[in-house]
Amino acid sequence: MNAYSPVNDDLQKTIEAISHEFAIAGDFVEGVEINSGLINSTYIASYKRPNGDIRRYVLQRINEQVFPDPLAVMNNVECVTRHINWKVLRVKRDLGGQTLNLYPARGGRSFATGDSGGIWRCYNFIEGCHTYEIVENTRQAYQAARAFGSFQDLVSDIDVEDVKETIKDFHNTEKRFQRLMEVIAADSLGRVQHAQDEIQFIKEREDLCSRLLNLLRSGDLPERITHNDTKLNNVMMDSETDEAVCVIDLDTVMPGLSAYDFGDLVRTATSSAAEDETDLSKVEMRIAMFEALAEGYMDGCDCRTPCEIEKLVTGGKVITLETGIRFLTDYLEGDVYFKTSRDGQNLDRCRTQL
Ligand code: GN1
Ligand code: MG
Repeated sequence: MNAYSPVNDDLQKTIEAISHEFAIAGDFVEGVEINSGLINSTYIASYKRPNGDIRRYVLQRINEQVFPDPLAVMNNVECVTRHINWKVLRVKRDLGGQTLNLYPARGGRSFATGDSGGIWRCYNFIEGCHTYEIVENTRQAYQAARAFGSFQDLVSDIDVEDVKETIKDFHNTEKRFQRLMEVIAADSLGRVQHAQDEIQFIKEREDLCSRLLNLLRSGDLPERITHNDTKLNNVMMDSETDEAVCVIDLDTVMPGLSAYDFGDLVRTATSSAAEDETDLSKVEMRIAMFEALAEGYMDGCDCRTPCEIEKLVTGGKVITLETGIRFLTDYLEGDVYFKTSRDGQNLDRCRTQL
């Protein structure tokens, strides 16, 4: 479920000031923070419209440490949201779900620059929905996977040239492994001693890191535009019907493999526990959820080749290992990438993946 928290006065002023940069009607009421998402800072601003209705907007500051070229991110998000809106209207003629829209900012841009720097954007808040951290039943798993499957279908005819690579080698699992080895060798914070078993576990599975990349290099797996961050909490589900309504978090939409997208769903939606659960006896891979994911992902899109379909399972293994590698790397480097709220959280996250 989404967790909101109050913000301090300074942040309240920042949210108010930045929201005034966008084409929002009415009077600012308040800002709160959304606590899910490990990268960007996300807030909700509510506005009272002239007729007295309260309307909410999502304001997000792009994390520039993670996305060194935030304007490239905005280029991609503009392209993808516009294309999806066009396709939903013109091709699918299905206005059932809701789509993400960027509100225009001063000067006709899709973003605003904050007083203290930073690139901000403003989306419509998808009302009546929430996200899950843990799937509760197979219906939810099916719905989430079908939404990401149809997302792939929706973006399948975007020109690859129009979408920039926002994080280089994002799902290059071999490079993620290499980087971990370098960080272990440097051991700059002396944390390696706390992660001996995890390091051993990962080293024993080095060959898995090349499994999909070999097929990409040989041309057996096609590169497509993919979402690349299909974790369960990046799909909004209708609070009453549990139907998937809208895929969010479009910052990593770029060329990739369908196995990555299915893989991150497997990683997050088959697990019976939170990503940072400390009691590993609670962490289980639920095969019934896996089956529902496979069904939903296949129903969402029929554009995949036989080899792609066959390698979806490999995607689950590769992306889960890769994410474990990334959490461990960040733990050893001093928690500089993923947001943390307690010591050792990235090591705990690594352990649930492994
Ligand atoms: C990040 O932003 P968020 O929380 O949806 C990360 C993903 C990881 C995920 C792990 C740009 O996703 O790659 O799989 O955390 N996004 C980026 O929970 O690195
Ligand atoms: Mg997210």
